[in-house]
Amino acid sequence: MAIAAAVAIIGCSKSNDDGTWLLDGSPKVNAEVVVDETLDLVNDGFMIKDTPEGRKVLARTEIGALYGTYALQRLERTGQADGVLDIKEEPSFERRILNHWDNLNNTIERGYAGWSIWHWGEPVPVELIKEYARLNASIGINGSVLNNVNATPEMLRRDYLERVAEIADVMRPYGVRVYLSVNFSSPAALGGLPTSDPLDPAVQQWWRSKAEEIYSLIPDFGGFLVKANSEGLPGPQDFSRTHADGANMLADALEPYDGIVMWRAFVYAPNSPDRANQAYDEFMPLDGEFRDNVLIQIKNGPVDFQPREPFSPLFGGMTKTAMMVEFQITQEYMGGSNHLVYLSTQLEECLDSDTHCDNEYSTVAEITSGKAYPEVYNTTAIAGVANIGRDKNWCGHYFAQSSWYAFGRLAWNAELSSEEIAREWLQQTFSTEPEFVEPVLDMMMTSRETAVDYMMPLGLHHIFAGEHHYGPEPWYEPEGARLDWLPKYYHQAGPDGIGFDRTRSGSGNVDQYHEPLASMYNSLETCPEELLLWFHHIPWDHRMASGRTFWDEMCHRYDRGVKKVREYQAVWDAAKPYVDEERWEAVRAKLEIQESDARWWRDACVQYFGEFSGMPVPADVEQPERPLEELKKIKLNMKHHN
Ligand code: BDP
Repeated sequence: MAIAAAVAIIGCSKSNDDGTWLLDGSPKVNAEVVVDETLDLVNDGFMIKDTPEGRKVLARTEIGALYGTYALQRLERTGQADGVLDIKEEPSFERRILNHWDNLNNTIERGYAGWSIWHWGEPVPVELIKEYARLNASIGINGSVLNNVNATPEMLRRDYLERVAEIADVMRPYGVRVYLSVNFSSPAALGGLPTSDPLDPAVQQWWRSKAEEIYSLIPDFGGFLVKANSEGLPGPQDFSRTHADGANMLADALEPYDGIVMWRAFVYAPNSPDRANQAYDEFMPLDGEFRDNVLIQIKNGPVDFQPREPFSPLFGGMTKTAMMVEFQITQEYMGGSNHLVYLSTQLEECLDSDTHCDNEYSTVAEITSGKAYPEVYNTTAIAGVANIGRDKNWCGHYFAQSSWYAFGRLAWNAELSSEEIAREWLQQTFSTEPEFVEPVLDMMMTSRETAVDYMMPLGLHHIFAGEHHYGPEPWYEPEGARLDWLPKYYHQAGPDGIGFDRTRSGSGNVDQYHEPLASMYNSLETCPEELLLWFHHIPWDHRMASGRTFWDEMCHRYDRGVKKVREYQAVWDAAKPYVDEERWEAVRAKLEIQESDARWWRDACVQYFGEFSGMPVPADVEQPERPLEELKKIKLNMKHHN
């Protein structure tokens, strides 16, 4: 029977020295697996049922059967398979896609776990890619964009496409389709045409031929991801055309093969008075102008994957265009692969955000999963920027795997809670002992808030070191740099206070949100404290809910973050009996780095901002150890942090 073949393929030879959530290869389960095309299920959905003839996994497709088998295995491993099972699952999003920012020289932009797993220019690492695809299948991820959004035109060269086809062949049995990022100038740069103007017939023809070539090699190719007119990359605006002109031209080329275009909304011009306004300003006027095989891929927040941002107002804005969320799983702005930060709570916060758009379904998840405007959503999708590299444990930090895992689980079922995801991940990865699981779970669940505290509490954002986004440099200001790449553009600290005024008397960003959010964010009294400096410029002596001045509160938050990391160290020390020596020691060593980095952040920020507040670090907060001048001299050895 066909599914037996599919399940058998899952077996994998590599041993489990990578510490992943699945400790062995095949999903062997105690059930009969049935594929029946007549079942009432969406593609790749499944049922697990106890029937008089025994336990069954039922699905319409082989991949659905595979997902059901993994789901049952998960239940068995986490002690939830004992009662009578009657389960039906269908995915929240049709396309659950990892975005790899991998370059053809095998480096990875914002990657912290070694070289690219695709091994460009070397023989295809079949076993490694199988294992990667198997891990994805086990959590329902069904697409991979193989290359960096900062795409080189070379990606579409024939020899690379043949290579992509080989990768696609390896991943196909696991239901993982390949997609590619494309460079908008490819017709000129690779094809030798005089222009890449999307309205030029020769350019359109070039893309049509390219699509035909790709599909002749990869019949189930997913489509293109495009970063255009963003951070110096080419795009339709270079030819005075719109984003819609550009996206539609590519969409037309892919349409005969059911391919899609994921057109990114990550755009911002230098010198814009508020970068947070720009995606909305550029895309709202184009709402309804995109082909129905185009999705606008929007970062969760309006600026750039910061430890905390409000959701992007575009999600509540566009009603006639399909949208998808892009999350960052790689920890560009949260400690690379050194800090233990379980990102699921951040994803959940965004997906559950109520945009208050005029529809019964108004959260980001409901809108992007097509519930709110079903006639607009020809397909639905969600993307996560991968944290995967050639490191033995895939992600550089054993706990970073939990964010990859959580992305897959939430993409499959946006209603799951981060807590249940963390629990099942811990149980499958380390131990089912409650004495281990409960404290470590608590550490994971608070870890993102802790990182926010020691890096950028109370709505602060983008005060990173310019070169690497790892450590603090709120003072960073090289000569001639773009203003919107400087921390001071975002923190606006001065003797009168701190924070970016996005209220109606500032940049007006609050009005990109629906009521009651717009007024809630606009007013100092009702703006949530965790977003205060995102929306307001606050006087240093502003009174906070705690009764402290803003300055004292900020110092307390920084300090709280450091102390939390020390608590995590104690939790992990107590976890020693439950974890093998290698993984225990690896996590312990990373927590040591994290504690030291958290102090670095706190000491740098309270002293730097103290120069503006003119106020002392409160006496009940640990006093900075190293003077600011010394901290300013730290130049990171990125090798150590990679
Ligand atoms: C920023 C990254 C940069 C990416 C860019 C993007 O620093 O490396 O190319 O986002 O998403 O966060 O395009």
